[in-house]
Amino acid sequence: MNALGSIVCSIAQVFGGCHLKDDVLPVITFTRDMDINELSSILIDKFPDAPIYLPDLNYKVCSKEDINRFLFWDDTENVKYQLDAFDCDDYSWRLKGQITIFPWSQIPFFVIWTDKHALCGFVDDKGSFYFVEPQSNKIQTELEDWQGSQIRFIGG
Ligand SMILES: [Ca+2]
Repeated sequence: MNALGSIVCSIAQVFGGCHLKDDVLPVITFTRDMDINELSSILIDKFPDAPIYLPDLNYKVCSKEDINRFLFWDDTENVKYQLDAFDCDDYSWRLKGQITIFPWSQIPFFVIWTDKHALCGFVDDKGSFYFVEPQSNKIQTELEDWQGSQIRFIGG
């Protein structure tokens, strides 16, 4: 945010109109490395029939709590929903883009398409996979009914 934006936001805050998040990217703590073999076996165990696309040979992983802190910092969930123009696929790619800032870009964080929906997901330092619903920041272990049941695409 530039100086003028900051002043405008400060004035707007007096009237309760500006939700100002911290400008500074949250610090990430990498607890270990994870190579493509380990990562793909975690994903294949969880989604044996899904097409999985992993672009990198080596990743770094962090705790689920670090991902939670990023989601709290990021404002993707506040973008107004518009059918086609800014809907589930756009929320997913935006969140993927937001987290693709070095050094966060090194974590295994995915865009996922199902038969009904698009959302995100990640693997944490314990080797657990989680979905992330980018419209609400909800972290979940399984898809909910409205999010579909079949994975059609996982892209890293
Ligand atoms: Ca769209």
